[in-house]
Amino acid sequence: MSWRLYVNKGASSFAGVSVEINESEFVLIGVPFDSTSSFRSGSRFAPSTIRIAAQNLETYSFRAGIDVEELLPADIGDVAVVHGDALETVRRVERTVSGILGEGKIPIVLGGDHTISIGSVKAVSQRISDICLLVMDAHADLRDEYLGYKFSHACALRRILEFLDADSVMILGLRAVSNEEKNFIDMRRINYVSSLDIRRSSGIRSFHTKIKNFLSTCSNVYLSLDMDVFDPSYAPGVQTPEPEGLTPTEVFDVIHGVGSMVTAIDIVEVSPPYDPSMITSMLAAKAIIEFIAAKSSLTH
Ligand SMILES: [Mn+2]
Repeated sequence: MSWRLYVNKGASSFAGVSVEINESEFVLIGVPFDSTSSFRSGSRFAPSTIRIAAQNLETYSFRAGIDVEELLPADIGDVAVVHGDALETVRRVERTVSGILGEGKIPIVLGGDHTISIGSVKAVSQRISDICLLVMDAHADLRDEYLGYKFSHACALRRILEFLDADSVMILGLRAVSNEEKNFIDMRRINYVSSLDIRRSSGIRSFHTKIKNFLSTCSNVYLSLDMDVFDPSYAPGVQTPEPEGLTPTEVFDVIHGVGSMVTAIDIVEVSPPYDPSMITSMLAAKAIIEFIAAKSSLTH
């Protein structure tokens, strides 16, 4: 299969299980790329660390009331990234994710920098109609360029908005923007709920109502989970930590709330060199298990 041209089978697999592509609804792919990281780079190590972390978690979800042990993804390995060449890496991610979708599978993409989402969202937007993008991120990633570069994790959503309507995007847990980004958000009327909104004025119930109203305009969801949406006390091992974030309970409740509509997911920005206790990788692995449970549960 030509789309597998850029896929390298790794030494380990998610949760240590070996599942063939025809045996699961989900296909997991790693993208060990962190060349555009501006601070605590190291997310090139995240796919392999999250795979190992998953091996040490139970697979029963109390939210969904099901065990996902038999539903774990086929882990086909990592995209052969080109360090220092974000554009070519994004192109390879796009081709790989498009191939996974072509097999009728749900891609679970493990970054890597948030830059890699440009490729996977593009593939999904071309293959699946009526798609909304839900980004859980402390940052807006809406700079036109960062340090003279347009393909940067600080510009990921800005590049995505060059092929996706601003109406079909919502950012959750936002709390760190530049003046340029805030002006862009206001000008393009990008939907967002800040972490302060969730904590204070509108509260958690109104938070879920806002997501529900937003999603009433689409039938499919791409969920992009930047691990820095969590509070750094839960997820210290990320490339750019930002105080005052969300709790695991809040994030997993969102994953379960929207899970049945999700046709692709990415989990990005974990930086294992800054995560000596492995708790951030454990949290990322748990998010994947909860996503599989949410998507597979008959109650949704
Ligand atoms: Mn971020």
